[in-house]
Formats: sequence, structure tokens, C-alpha cells
Amino acid sequence: MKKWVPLASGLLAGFVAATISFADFSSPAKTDSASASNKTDAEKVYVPLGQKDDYYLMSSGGHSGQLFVYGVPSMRKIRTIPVFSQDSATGYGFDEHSKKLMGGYTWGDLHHPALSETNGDYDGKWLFATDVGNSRAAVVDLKTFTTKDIIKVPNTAGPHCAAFVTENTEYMFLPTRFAVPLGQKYESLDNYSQKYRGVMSAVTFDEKNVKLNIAYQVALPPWSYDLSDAGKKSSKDWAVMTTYNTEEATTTMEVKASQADRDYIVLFNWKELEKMVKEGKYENVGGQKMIFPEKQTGGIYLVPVAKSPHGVDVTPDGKYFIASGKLAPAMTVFSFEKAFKAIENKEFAGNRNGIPVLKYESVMEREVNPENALGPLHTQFDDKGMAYTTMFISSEIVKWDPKTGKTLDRVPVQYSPGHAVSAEGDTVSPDGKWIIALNKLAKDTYLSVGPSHPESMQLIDLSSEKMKIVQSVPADPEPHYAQMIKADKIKAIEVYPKDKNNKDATYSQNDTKIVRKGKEVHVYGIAMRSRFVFDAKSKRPDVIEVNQGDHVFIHLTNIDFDEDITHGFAINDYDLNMEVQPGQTNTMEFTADKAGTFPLYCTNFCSALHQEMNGYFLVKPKK
Ligand SMILES: [Cu+2]
Repeated sequence: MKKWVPLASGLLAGFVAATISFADFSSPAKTDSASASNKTDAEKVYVPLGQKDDYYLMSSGGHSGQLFVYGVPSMRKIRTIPVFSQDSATGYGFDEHSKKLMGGYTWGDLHHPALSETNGDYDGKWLFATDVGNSRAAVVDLKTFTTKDIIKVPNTAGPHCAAFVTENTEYMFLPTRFAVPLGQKYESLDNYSQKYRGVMSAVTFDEKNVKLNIAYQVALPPWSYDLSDAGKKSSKDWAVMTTYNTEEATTTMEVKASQADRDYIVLFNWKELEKMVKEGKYENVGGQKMIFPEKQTGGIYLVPVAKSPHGVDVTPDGKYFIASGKLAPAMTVFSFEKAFKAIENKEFAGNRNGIPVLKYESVMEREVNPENALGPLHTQFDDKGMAYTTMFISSEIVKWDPKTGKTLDRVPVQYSPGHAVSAEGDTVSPDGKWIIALNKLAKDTYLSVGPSHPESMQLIDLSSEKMKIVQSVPADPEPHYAQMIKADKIKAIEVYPKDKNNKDATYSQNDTKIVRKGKEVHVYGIAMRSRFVFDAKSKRPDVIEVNQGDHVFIHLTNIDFDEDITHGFAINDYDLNMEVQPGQTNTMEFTADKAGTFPLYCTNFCSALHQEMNGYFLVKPKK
């Protein structure tokens, strides 16, 4: 997508910048509409001291590997949640638990976050995300805003178009962006069409044990799968995803993957796939239950769509799915009901790779082509069922009616929006109120920081007929997608409760101890304002002394059961740091291979005597 930037987008963005004055965005809101508020733009986004935002915005951190949490309407950034990349600020990827979760990788490319759903509405419990960089999937607990499980997704290289959950979080589907041979074994690209596959994984979440699992996989044709969405209400057993490179090009994709006039939307019924697995209609591929569509009947269909589509979005009523053209300046509205009838009546136009292709005319409801709008990518919805589509090349958001195709309003954004996100926008009941343009380029919008600029997010007020940008904030890379959830749905805890079953936890100073088992040293310590205690009976309770080569485990419990009193634990020059939140126990494991004297200290400012919260880690040299 970025390949367009120097050409079309750069020029158009420049044009937009030249014609739109920023004064337009800071003037008071128009009051000519009955529903328009008298508030000025500044008042609309101002959250007075003592009050909190109405919505959480959970935003993808792209190749930073992290998730970012913002408040809406203030657009203030509240938190970074480390997921796929190390984060020294929280010790994520340094302590034992998170190091294991990361599976030996140091970075990730986090794309589309998905909130868990109950009956098609966000329930505020969990947040899922995928990693295109190292093919993983993760779940974040919204009681603590911490990553709880990460799985590696085999046979897949870059689950880009995930994650979108089904109505009751039964599944999230992880189709791949890059086709690879099964098992990702070496295979000449000359054999691409025969040996490569675009595998989709059906991932389930075991809420009780907080574990992600791959229920089954589907060996789809060797195409790229771009975006997906799950059905709703009458289409709830179905899901859709866009494809490109159905040409099966293996080089110079920019040219060769856009030759055919049409690509496809994959339309599949996950209840039927589930049934196939129950009936044993799969093969075992490296421990995964793999469905080969060419060997089965039903469950998966192809719908022709204008070439190289990008986003596909299901309307809140579950009746339609809207594909965005990317290269064709049009959105296409398809009808689920028509698709179901076409499947029943076998209105097929042949097949591709053994998968039946439905007749375009049998499924298409209408083609929508707003005047001079270029590069449609993603569509969101409001409480009245109106659609809002981002236009990457013409740098705007277009409001339109999916039932008539009529363009209702348009607003220029700065610049080149990828996704947009509306309040509760992927649910069966969007809120309206706000939509945020997630822009790929900021260019001249903020103070210059050199040749590269941040991305940007622009908050658009939907409270009147006319859209209006009321706030613009720089964003960390890269807001691929975000979801916006009502703040009162999230029930975050204040402190970690005591866990009697945690053998590593120590809740009293008197229970602290240092235990040796041969070359293994286990420290059971506590952190509290404003000291560490590793062994209360020792002459110097805040000192750990080991022998060079010892394998050291430091189990540290924060016994300040008090909101926001987080401690850190770092050993100077040992390249180690971890965090212990109020009530939490964390473990650091390492080999003391360097002999010498190393101060240890609290890295997270905790009290007036924080500067005194230190001790020594002494490593006796080998003789
Ligand atoms: Cu401290």
C-alpha cells in the first residue's frame, strides 16, 4: 500500500494541504443543524480534571509490536501494553513469564486488535491481536491490561487480516498474508501454484485457562488474504475475507499481482468447517487438523470482486458485506441473503482450485462510486446504519448510505487514512458519536521532527449531519486499526489479589529467604516502599550474594497493596529490569556469569525515598 505514497497520495495530499486551511478545523462548530451542539471543538474534546474519557481506544502499534490505549474524546494516550516486542519500561520480555510468552522473538508487527464479544457486542473482557512479523497471536486481559498468552501459528506467514471475532468469541480467524509451503519448508518458487498455500487458522480461546488454541486450519489457495470480518445476526455462522494476488505471482508483485480484473472474497461457514473437523474430514499436517477445500464439498465459496480489494466489512445488521476497491474507485455492497440463495441454487461460475465461484451478479447488491473518491480501504458504521469509508488516495472519509449508495457527506483528513474506527463500530450496535481517521501520513501537521513524521489520528464528530474534525493527535507507529469501547464496560482491577497457590509469592517480610540448590539460587523477596527485602534474617537483607556461574531466580512480590504503587527491579550492568505491580509476583531468571559488584535498584518511582530503594548484587569470582 505504501508504494503509492510518492505518486498519487503524495500529490493529492499536497493538493489537499494547499486548499484546506487549518483555521477551518478550529473554528466553532456550525449550529445550523438541529442536532448540532453549541459547544466549540475545544469543548467537545476537553475532559476536565477529575472527569474521565467516555471511551477507550485500543490502537494497534504496528511494527512497534505493542498496543496503545487512548481516551476518547480527549485523545490522550494512557498506556502502552507490550505484546509482541520487548519493553524495558515494564520489564516485558525480561521477566520469566513474558520472556516465555514471547517465544524467543524480540519484536512483532501488531496489526488489527479485536475486542471479545458477547452477542455481537464488545464485552470488555479480552483483547486479541496478531503479529504479521513473526506469525503469532496474543490475548490481553483487560482486568490488568497485560498480555496473558501468545501462540505461534504454524503453516502461516503473517496473519495480517486477523483478528475479527465471531459474535460470541467462538473463534477468531487468522488468514495469512503471505503464502508459504506447508510446514514452511524450502520449496522452489517455480512450484508455487502446486506447493504453496495460504493457510487460515481457526483460533479458539479457553477463557478459564486463559489459553489460545488452534482448532483447525484450512489450506486455501496460494493467494494473499488481506482483511476479514465475521458475520452478524442472520450471517453469524459466516465470515468473509478479501484476497489479492489470485494471479499467483511470485515476483514483482506490484505489477503482476494486479493483472486480473477480479480477485475474490472468500465466504465461509465456520459451523460447516467445524462439522467437517468433527467428521474427521481433515489431514494431519505437523500436528494441525488441516482441511483441504478441494477435497471437501461445501463450507467455502468465492465471490468475484473488483481487483486487489482491501477491506471487507459486515454491516451492523449482518445483512451485507462491503468490499473496498483499493485500485478500483468503488465500494461493492454484497448481500448475504443473495449469497445464501446462490449457494442453494448452485449459481456457480466454475471454480478456482476446487472452490466454487459464485456468480458476481447473483451476490452483488450495488456498486458505489462517490465522485472523484479514490482508494477506498475500510468501512465503519454509525448508529443509523450509515457507512464511513476511508479514501487513501483522495485523503478523505466519505459518509454514504449502504441501502441506497448515496453519498451523504465527505471530510478531508491529514493525510492518507488507512483504517477508521467508530465508537463500538464493529458491533451489532455502533454508537455513532465519533469516528477516528487513522492516517498513514502527518506531513506538515505537527512540529517537525526531521524527515520522518509520526502517523496521525483525527477525531471526527458525528453528532450532526456534517462530519467535523475536532482533534488531531500524533500517533506512534502504526495505527493499522483500533477499536473503541465504552469506558464503563471495562472493569480493571486496582491491585493483584493475594494468590495462595503461587509458590513464588512471598507476602510477609518474615517469610523472605534465599534458598540454594547446588548451583541454583532462589531468592524469595519482597518490594515495598521503600526497600527490597530478600532475606529478613540476614545482616544486610537487601543484598544478594552468589557465586559466578550460579543460576539465579529472583521471585519478587510487591506487598504494597495500593493502587499505582508499582516497583521496578534492575541490576546495574546485568541488562535486566522487571516490574512488579501492586500485589504482583514476578520472577527474573538468569545466569550470574559476570563476577563483580552490581548495585540493584527500583526503576519505577514509588515514594519519597525511592532513591534509597537499592541494594547490592555481589558475584564472587570463580577461583
Ligand atoms: Cu520502588
